[in-house]
Amino acid sequence: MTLSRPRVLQYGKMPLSQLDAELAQAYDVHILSQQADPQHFLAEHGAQFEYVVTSAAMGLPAHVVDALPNLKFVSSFGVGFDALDKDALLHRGARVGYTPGVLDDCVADLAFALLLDATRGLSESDRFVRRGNWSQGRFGIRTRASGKRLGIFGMGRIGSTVARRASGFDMEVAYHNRRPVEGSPHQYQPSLLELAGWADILVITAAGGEGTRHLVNAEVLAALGPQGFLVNVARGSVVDEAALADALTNHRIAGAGLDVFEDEPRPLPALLALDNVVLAPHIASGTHETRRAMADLVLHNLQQYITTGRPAAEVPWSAAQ
Ligand code: 8YV
Repeated sequence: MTLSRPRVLQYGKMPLSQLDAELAQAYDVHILSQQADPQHFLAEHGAQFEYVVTSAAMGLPAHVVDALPNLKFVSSFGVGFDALDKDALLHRGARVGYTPGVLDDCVADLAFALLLDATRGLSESDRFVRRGNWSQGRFGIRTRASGKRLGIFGMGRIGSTVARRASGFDMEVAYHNRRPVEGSPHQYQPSLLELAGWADILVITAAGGEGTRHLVNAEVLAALGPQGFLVNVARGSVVDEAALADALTNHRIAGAGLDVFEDEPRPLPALLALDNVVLAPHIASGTHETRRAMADLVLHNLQQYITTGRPAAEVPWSAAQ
């Protein structure tokens, strides 16, 4: 243990193993998930930590924040911060850095991959070839993606990157957000229900958390309709997954492409049996380039906070403190 290096509590292994090594090189890192008894470790050593590193997937629960009376800063790997306990962190007065901006392209790329796969039946056609079904007959015809109406729920950085991709597919774009985005060239739909009614394909890029929980429900899916497709690269919590499985099973929507689920890594079993849904294991930001950029920002935020008291990128409610 090198005493001169700042002590950091790492909540668990990071989504890029190089980052684990880089953190351990620069800081006196203690990984909570690797302690024999994490609760006991927190009770005994919690007061020694001013800095925590975690990820959007792992988050930071209130019981951990409560066990860190001197916590000052959390550097989180990811753009979503719905799994970090806001109330506990605000109560503690701890600031939170995250990694916006660097993953927009890869998340938008995956939204389009899922969109094309769901409409054209690409994953299903792969299964068809591998199973040897081709020699027995043709694969059915599917839905054209280009030229369709694309509804975007959540016109933030990722949503507008998806909209840019859509122009290459000659799509008409409309969106719904809490409020219209100033200067957006796209049509604003005043409600999610109206957006779903208008769209052929609805892409979710809205933030997760209580404010958006289950907003995509049976009614919204009914408005999307039997020819409509749903793509979710945001958070599973935005969609009522049971209602979605029901709509897919009963062909009340045509298909879906999902990278996120309500209870990861356990998609509803009903979804696994369906051919009209493409399932990805939360991989939207999972490229060498983007995960590297996210790791750099995790390191930069931590170093900036320690040296200047201000991270490079800070979650909005934390920055407002
Ligand atoms: C992360 C994500 O890769 O950034 C986010 O919010 O959901 C993903 O990009 C994943 O959560 C790992 O932390």
